[in-house]
Amino acid sequence: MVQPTIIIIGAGIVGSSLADELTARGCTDVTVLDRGPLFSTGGSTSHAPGLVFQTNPSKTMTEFARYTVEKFVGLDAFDQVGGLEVASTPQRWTDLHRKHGWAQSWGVRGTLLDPQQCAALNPLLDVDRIEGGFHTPDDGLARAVRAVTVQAERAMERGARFVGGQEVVEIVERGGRVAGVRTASGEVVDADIVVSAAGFWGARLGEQVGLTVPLVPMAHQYAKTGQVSELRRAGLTGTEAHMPILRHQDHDLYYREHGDRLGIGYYGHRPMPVDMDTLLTDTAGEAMPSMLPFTESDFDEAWTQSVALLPPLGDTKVDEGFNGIFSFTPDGFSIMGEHRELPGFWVAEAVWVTHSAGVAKAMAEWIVDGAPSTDVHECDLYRFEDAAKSPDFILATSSQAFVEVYDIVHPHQYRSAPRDLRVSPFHHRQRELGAHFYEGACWERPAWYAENAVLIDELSTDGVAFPDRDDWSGRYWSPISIAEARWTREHVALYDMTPLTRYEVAGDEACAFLQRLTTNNVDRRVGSVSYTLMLDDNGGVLSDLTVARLATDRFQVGANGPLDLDRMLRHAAHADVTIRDITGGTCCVGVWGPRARDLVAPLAVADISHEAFGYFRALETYVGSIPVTMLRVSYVGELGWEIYTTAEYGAALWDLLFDAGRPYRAIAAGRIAFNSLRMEKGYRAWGTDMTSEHLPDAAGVGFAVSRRKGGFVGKAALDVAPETERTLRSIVFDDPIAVVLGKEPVAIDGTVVGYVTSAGYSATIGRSIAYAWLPTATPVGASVTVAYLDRTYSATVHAEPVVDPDMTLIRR
Ligand code: FAD
Ligand code: THG
Repeated sequence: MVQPTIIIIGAGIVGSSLADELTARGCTDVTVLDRGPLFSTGGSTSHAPGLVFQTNPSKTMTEFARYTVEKFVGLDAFDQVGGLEVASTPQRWTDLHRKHGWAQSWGVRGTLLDPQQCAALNPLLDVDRIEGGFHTPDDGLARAVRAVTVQAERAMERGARFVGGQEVVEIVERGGRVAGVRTASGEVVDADIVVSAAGFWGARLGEQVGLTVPLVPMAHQYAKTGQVSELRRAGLTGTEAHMPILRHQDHDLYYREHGDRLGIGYYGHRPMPVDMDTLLTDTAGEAMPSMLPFTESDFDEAWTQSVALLPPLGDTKVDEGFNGIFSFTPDGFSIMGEHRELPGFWVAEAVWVTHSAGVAKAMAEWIVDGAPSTDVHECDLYRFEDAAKSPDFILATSSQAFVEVYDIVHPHQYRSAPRDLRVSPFHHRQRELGAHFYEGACWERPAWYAENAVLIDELSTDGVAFPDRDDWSGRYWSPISIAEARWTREHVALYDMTPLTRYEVAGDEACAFLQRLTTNNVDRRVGSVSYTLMLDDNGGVLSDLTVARLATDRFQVGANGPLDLDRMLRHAAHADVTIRDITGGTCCVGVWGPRARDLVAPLAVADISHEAFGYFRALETYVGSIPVTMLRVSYVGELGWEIYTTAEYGAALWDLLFDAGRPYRAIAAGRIAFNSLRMEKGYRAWGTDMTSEHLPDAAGVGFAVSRRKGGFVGKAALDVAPETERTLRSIVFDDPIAVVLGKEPVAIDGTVVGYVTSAGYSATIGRSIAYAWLPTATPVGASVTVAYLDRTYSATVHAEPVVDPDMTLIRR
């Protein structure tokens, strides 16, 4: 498609930014339709107060925000008054240190201030109420409607059209592709590509074409005070602001100036999901369908807390307010991507003003170049598990996301509801062993087992250390995990691998399909397992997979989640291959440790000696009477197998292995031990340690790219890729007490040069290990420092892997 005809539904901040980004890339046949009048359309953008705080735990969201600020500053649509977040509790003050760390990691300027310094920036503050603040001078206020207008004007100069008063009522399909839209007036407008940038209306539009867009329109309170005498003295009028935008997150509040009045936004009220049917009926014909009447009583606490923090407000009162609607999603991230079943239909929704231009740029790259240059997996339309696409789940989790918007959320905190949706066949046994469950991808997963507490004493006697943790890193954690990890290296342990996403890829063209889609040579003899990567068109790592060839035309693919299925299905469209998600119908126990062979051999029908069943081999066989697929693969880096069977045999398999393990003192071990062991072994976790922003070599997985095989997706980009400036490295902390949790900034000689991705305490060496993206030239042995909350730890760049570099443990 040389010059596609593109329709964008929605002329809010997202639609307008996208028109600008597309036309800037030479796609000038762009029409933007909006049901409302231009450019105050009545959508969320029309009345957004426009606060932009860039710093976010997500690197991607921070980069989206940074791009938005830079762009809007250039368009004279941004007041760079700075941002100030204050802490009124010790917990928040500690958390602001964590936030300062993210800012450093992602390259946002910011400083921690004492109360007096905060008051110097905002004289309304009661210094006695606060412990300190975090000041970010580059944050500020987007003039959202101006940003819409100037971007639209620029796009129109390049040939785009913007039409108001045009409601899209139908997405037109032809030949399995999008073909255009039908408007309320009955007119059909043809297009090769239709992008839904319809804000909170987007779920409705998606539904029409069989697409679940998991967002919930929610009302959020915004109020303005009357004149504040302190502000009047400053001589501001209209919408002017001079103080930094302010957040008081301990009470779910934020503030901006509107001349001599103060605007107050509140997230502390009950979640107010909006029913679209009712809304559309009630607001038919109204100019501002996204504004609902202010519910005063929901704001009482907001006002009390505001006057407490900002005493000069005592002279005034709430003058006006409204409950404004915008989108919330189950995980707080935006929703971006192309409908797989209706090519040409794209969505960019649940996007804050804060991230709008960054999201639009990534969308334009995706549409025009085939892949965005920023890692968007957190925002990908296809990231959701099946259960997570149910209306109940979407409503419950999005409401929770509203409640938590300003909460201090621990990186290992997991959903408290819905729970017990997906459980492995071993679940009852795990309960009996005192599993401490957490939720991931809707699965119940053991983090550790209370039953293993007894091992702590025994291992302590043998000299194993169990260092105490600080309150923060000690949450969602137990020293039992150290015992489980150590036990795995010394004896043998059973790990529930059921939640590992797996697919059966079969058919005459299955092999050719996987050869084309992934980087390693998978066309090897039956019984081979290959570690291989999926890349995007830029050569960035989209996933790492294990591919087991179980028959000439049948493969079992071990994957990282729903995005991998999406990727495969898109590429399978024209191939003679069937792809089946077998995760739910099967289960898996990982049996790993030096005694793994002793445990399994007596039960196995096959010869599982090293000579007969080598490393990275697969076999369909029996364990006892249970039909199994065994893969000699170990993410924990130990001798052993992943043993798969279908669900009905699961409980029997677990019991059989567990009983056979008694003489070898086999234990069940949990996810924290699992993670620490894989870090010792140098194995990367996709999505955390490496993403599409990284080339295989830089991420340390270049060995999974075959130099000899033919073409595969991403090869052309790899062939011309320059040396990367940063590589993923292992660092080992010097102090045995040091623990970090991920995303902390890493400095050399006092200058931040990179950031931590994941971390774990190594029971083998008695120190924490972390991965960090560091300048490529950093030598092994280099000293670095890592800022963790309000302290700094020293660490040393280590050769990889830290444990078992010679592969003697795993290949025996
Ligand atoms: P919208 O601006 O809603 O645009 C979507 C457009 O699509 C609308 O113009 C609508 O008319 C049009 N449309 C929908 N359906 C159709 C159809 N079928 N046919 C044709 N056109 C259609 N974000 C921040 O970053 N900072 C803040 O401080 C902030 N404060 C907020 C305060 C309030 C009270 C509210 C309500 C929101 C706030 N937000 C803030 C969120 C932000 O406003 C939104 O996330 C953002 O504006 C969404 O932009 P959008 O372009 O996706 O949606
Ligand atoms: N098991 C299976 N599939 C998986 C995972 C798994 N797919 C997703 C994810 N985990 C993939 N990650 C890895 C990372 C490393 C290894 C396996 C899966 C691994 N690497 C060997 C190494 O680096 O030494 C590869 C050696 C080789 O290529 O021969 O084992 O846990 N089924």
